Parts: sequence; structure tokens; C-alpha cells
Amino acid sequence: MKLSDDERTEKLEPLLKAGWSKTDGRDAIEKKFQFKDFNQAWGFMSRVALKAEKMDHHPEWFNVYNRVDITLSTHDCGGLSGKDVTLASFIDSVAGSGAQ
Ligand code: H2B
Repeated sequence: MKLSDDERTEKLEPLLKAGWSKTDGRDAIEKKFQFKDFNQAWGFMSRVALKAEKMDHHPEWFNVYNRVDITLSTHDCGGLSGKDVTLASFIDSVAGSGAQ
């Protein structure tokens, strides 16, 4: 289920303040992360991947060396859902100092 207007105010606003931004032209959020090196970036991606599998909810992401660009959206409902909020919060909790 897509987030309602009330849920967007309550749950999306904190993420936007924490560095996530609305994606242009679609109902999605994105954030760029940068780590010390590839090892740190891959460790982060591994933690996110395990969570994504557990949730059956997967990020769109792009990695080059120490950079990981992530976009979150729920394909099943064609926009942002509570699962994106949950995954975004988890991602922030394991990014450590990798958040840009
Ligand atoms: N990930 C994301 N981001 N959105 C989805 O709608 C989604 C998913 N659906 N991972 C899941 C898998 C679905 O395709 C499977 C069949 O449960």
C-alpha cells in the first residue's frame, strides 16, 4: 500500500531531514553513501542485502568502489510504502559514518 499523505508527513519527513531526497519524476527516495574504501562499502551492502532478503524488499543501488547510491520504491504498489521507510531507517542505522 502506498503511503498516505499523513504517513508521508509523519514517516517520510524524518528521512528527508536525514539526507534522503525525493527522486525526480517518480515516487521514490534516494541517498548517496560514501565509505573509506570498497571493503567498507561492500560490508555495508552485505548488511543491507541480508535485511532486504529477510523483508523481501530490495533496493535499487549502484556501487563504484567506495560509493553506493541507493533508490527505494515499492514496485508492487508503484510508489513509496512503509517497507521503504523501514528499509531506509535500517540503512541509516548500518551506514555508520558512510552517510554523505
Ligand atoms: N522490492 C521492492 N523494492 N519492491 C517490491 O515491490 C518488491 C521487492 N517485491 N522485492 C518483491 C521483491 C516481490 O517481487 C516478490 C515476488 O515478493
